Amino acid sequence: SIPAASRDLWQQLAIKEFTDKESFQKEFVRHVETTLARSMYNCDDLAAYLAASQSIRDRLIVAWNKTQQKQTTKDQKRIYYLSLEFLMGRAMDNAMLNAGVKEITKSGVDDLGFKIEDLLEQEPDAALGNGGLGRLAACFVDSIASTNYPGWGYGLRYQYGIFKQQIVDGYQVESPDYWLAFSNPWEIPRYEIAVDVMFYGYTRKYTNDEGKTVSVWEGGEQVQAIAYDVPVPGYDTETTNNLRLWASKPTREFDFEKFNSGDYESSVSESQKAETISAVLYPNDNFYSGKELRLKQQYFWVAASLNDIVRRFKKSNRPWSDFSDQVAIQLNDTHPTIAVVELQRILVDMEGLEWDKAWDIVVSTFGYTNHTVLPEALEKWPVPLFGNLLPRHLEIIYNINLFFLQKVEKMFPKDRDMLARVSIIEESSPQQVRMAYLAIIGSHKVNGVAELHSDLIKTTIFKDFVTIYGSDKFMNVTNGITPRRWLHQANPKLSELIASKVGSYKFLKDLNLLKKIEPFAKDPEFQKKWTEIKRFNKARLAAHIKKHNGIDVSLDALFDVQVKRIHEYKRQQMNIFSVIHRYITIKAMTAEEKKEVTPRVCIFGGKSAPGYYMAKTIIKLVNSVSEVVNNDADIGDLLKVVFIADYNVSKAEVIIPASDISQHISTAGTEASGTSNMKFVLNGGLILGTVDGANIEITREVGEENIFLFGHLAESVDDLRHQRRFNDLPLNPDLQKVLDVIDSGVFGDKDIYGSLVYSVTGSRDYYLVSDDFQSYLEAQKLVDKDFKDQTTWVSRSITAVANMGFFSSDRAIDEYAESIWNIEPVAN
Ligand code: OX2
Repeated sequence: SIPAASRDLWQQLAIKEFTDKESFQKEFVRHVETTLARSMYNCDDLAAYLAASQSIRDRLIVAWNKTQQKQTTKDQKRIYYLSLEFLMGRAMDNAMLNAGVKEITKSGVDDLGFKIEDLLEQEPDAALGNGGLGRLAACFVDSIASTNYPGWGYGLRYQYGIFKQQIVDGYQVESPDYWLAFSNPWEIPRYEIAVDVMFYGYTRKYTNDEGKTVSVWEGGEQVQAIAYDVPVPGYDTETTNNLRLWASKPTREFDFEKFNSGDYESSVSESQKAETISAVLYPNDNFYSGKELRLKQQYFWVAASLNDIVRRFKKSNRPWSDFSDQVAIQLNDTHPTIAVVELQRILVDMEGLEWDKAWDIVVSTFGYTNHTVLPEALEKWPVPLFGNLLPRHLEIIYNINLFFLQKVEKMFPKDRDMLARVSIIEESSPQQVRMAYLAIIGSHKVNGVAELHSDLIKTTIFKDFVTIYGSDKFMNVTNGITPRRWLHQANPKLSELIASKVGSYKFLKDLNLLKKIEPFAKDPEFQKKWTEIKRFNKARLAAHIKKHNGIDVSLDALFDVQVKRIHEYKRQQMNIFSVIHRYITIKAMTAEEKKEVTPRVCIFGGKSAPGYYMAKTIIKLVNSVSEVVNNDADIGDLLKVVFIADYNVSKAEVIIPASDISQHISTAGTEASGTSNMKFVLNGGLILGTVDGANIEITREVGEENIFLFGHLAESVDDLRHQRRFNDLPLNPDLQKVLDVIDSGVFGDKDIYGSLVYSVTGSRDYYLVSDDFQSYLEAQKLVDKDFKDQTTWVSRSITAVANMGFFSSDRAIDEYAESIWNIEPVAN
């Protein structure tokens, strides 16, 4: 620490944040000329983006330092959000808006010969996530900062984010996303914060000086975790929180011996092995694939994060019994569940606490969020694999399970089946560790992410645990989205129009203020501006489509969008089948009939997991249909089909504000919540959707008349599946027609689509495409009809937006803070 005599000087020298255009420009030029070692003669857009980012980044660091100091002094309880995915997207625009320096920066770079829009385009997305789960984590850290809660995110610093998707001959082709190629101005490497993490080895029991039998974990491989800090600026507040991402490096001892003995090659390959741990994000969404490297990632990240959290706690010199008064840890799905075991290991093995005392601390510290009921997404690690990588953790799990089952046996003395059903260890061959059960047993609260989903987990996959613990342990926190990125940043014109009626931009922090635009829903002047903005956004997307797909789309057409990961349960196959149905219907029309058709642009986007054959086939079909329909002279502007390649956060920011209708059409009971549904409505698009996930709550908020719902309800899904399994049910006739067209080879060799067609036929139709097809087509018809009456349509759009306040992630975070984390905001 600095001697008292020098502190005054330090204080005088404290960095001043830029406050006007001139001071920004000085910083900018300084970064061009020194940080980047360039000059005005070789400063391209990339260099200008880097220099502008570094200038803004410096500002964030100043605010970050102040926040960390303040939070340390106040010494309040903190929330640590553990997520294997943070789908942050781009940082620069968000940082400017949150810090309130966009105008300064814009005109600052303008004077110097650059366009801010061009600079923003230089930034690669931080795409450290697959889909909704990772983007939710990104919205949550934004909200935690914006609402001044003391909280950190902990994740992995993947060198490769989600793969880039190209479309070649209609097929998805993946290439690596090396997002760090040109350095990343938004991270601060903390080489001094390094944690050793161990794998493999064995455990040994011995008797310590006090005569107690204790276990130690010895031997095995060691790697180092290095911290990289990403500042997370809150909106309209100085609070700038931290997202700490860990990268793996070989430990110094790691290769020294081999290197020393002249075995250079294997010393290098060993060190490369260490770096592999954080190298790449697993590209599966809602799917578990039990790879050892994935478990290594999970433990590596959890061990480093807990080490950090415990170290910070120990600095306060409080007793361990205070731990959960200072620390809340949220498990974003089961991916970090090993943290439950790791904390118990630290407390018992390293800190010498009694098992029961330690376990009380563990349970009161953790909360677990479940995001899916899909069986193929639930993590279950084979015991042999687990025990080999983490031998001591497996022992601890056996103990946790033993004590838990003893408790259950006391409660239900004669129920043997119950014990087998709720055991953390599944008695299969090989045995498996059920991570969700471990997460429930190790947490004080378990939550689902929308009302229906939270009800479903209580009555299906976690039913027995409700019997055991009572229903208070289980709750709902409906997901939310940050209005800063998903309204203000993505749709600045709409945000401005709303502000003109609300009276300020305060709605960006108190989204319920949107209500104030409801009285203008039928106001012709307001409607006109509303429509112009939608058209502007449609033109922006049309330009993107023209540039990347070479397709001309009419701005008068209804823009119908389905963008999300490609998955059978999300039913993009049903959407493209209905497009084919539309195509054959139009083709059979007379010229007179065609005049009545509402022109449509059907826009698809999304990545398939690389090994997901059926999803890849759906992408191929969409592209083949696009090829045929767009080049059919009979069709013209009445129907266009577009597949936007490489859907990601920054593309979402362009696509979402341009939609008239977006589709959220999962089989009822399969989509836990969905979050893009909220983004689309917030931007004035209406939903065509099933009675699933957050669609239900959106309907309640915006009113039934402002959403197009169809399809069977979740409660009938089991029955319908049962009927399908045991009866040879006929296909829906319209669907049959569509499948016949595919079979006829119009969209290329029918064999390509054989398995896709088969998957919706008879007893195979697990996602009930055939059962919902009729009501889907009817809902589509209603959309076509209603779109013709633009005055009513626009008033529905305004009314819907006015009632979206509930879906702010600030509200979701307040609920977590109050009912799970028990934390308070830090006063400014
Ligand atoms: C997703 C869910 O599929 C989606 O419905 C939800 O909105 C999102 O998480 C955020 O809660 N992997 N991704 C998800 O769940 C899992 C598992």
